[in-house]
Amino acid sequence: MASVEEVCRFRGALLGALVGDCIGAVFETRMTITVGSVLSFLRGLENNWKKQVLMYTDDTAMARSVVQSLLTKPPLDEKDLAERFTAEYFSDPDRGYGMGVVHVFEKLQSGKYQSVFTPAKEQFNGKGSYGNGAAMRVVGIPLAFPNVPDIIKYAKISGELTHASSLGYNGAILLALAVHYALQGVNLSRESFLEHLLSNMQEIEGDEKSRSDAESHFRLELGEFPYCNRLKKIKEFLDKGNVPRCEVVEELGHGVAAFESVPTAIYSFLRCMDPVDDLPKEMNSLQRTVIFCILLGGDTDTIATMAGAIAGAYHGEDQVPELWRKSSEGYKDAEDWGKQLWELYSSRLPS
Ligand code: R7I
Ligand code: MG
Ligand code: MG
Ligand code: MG
Repeated sequence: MASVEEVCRFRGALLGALVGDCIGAVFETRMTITVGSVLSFLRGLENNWKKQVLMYTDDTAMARSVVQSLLTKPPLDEKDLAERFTAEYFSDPDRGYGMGVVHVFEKLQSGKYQSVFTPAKEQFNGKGSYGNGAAMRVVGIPLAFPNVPDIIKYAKISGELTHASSLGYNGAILLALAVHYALQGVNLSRESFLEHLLSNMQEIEGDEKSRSDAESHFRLELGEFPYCNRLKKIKEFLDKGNVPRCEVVEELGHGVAAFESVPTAIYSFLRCMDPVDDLPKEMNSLQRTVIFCILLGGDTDTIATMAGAIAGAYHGEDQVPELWRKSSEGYKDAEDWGKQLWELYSSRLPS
């Protein structure tokens, strides 16, 4: 793969994540989201840009901290990352953070803790959070590390600073691996993309903590392997073809729990490789992916940012419309950091 094409995927992943968050956030609280309302909003950007910047939310604020920490304190310094999360939150607390995670930042700010991981372990009566906050910000990890064991290790550590439940950090691992495989582009078929993820997650969900966290949350009705089960459901949906959006929401979810949103983002990316019936034919796959996620409703900023990261890594930055990019707060940083992460990633490839 030529290096120009590679850089384009790294920038694509960060820009895809950014536009997913910025555009998705507009629809987060809306009761009804129709194709017409999303398209009309996007058309309105044309007359508006430079006047109205679309602000990013906590998803991007935290993803930015991860990227900056990876670039300045390699390979991954958990104390530096915890400090960045905390400083960012207190400098700008109104970015729409989860209700629980702010207590982690308060404890980290107080300085009264045993280790930087302790506050996260105390969340939700000691069970830890299963929110999608670890996954929504993880995109920098697969852009910094070229091999699967490192990605798993660092996605987990970066997640555990706020999400001690394996249901939370396993969602971050899954999303990080999806971005990793997406970087390979068309060299990997949709089928092998899913098979790789399933085989990685079977091992991850087979460990003792993952099994006991899953059991305590799901009892037995949904099985002990929430992510693997949903990856199988994704395959079933793709084989079926045009599954209605309401069925996607019913089976895969659109909520703030990681297991109700990470698989949904992966499905949306894969589904939108092909045209979608009620979306304009001239739209590219990345545009379809972001819009498809928003039309599912629920946690629109987060599902769109996660799917946008995967789609951007796969299709490259050329699929991020100029207008979307330039309407999004902080897009220049995404472009610069994409290049810097690519350099870091390349320096870690075996020579
Ligand atoms: O996961 P987190 O950072 O939130 C991310 C979401 C994204 O949608 C962002 O865009 C932002 O809007 O928030 O923050 P947490 O507070 O750790 O988790 C989010 C929510 O998940 C919590 O507020 C709870 O509603 C729910 N949750 C739980 N509920 C019950 N028991 C997470 N873990 C638990 C749990 O163990
Ligand atoms: Mg958000
Ligand atoms: Mg929110
Ligand atoms: Mg959200």
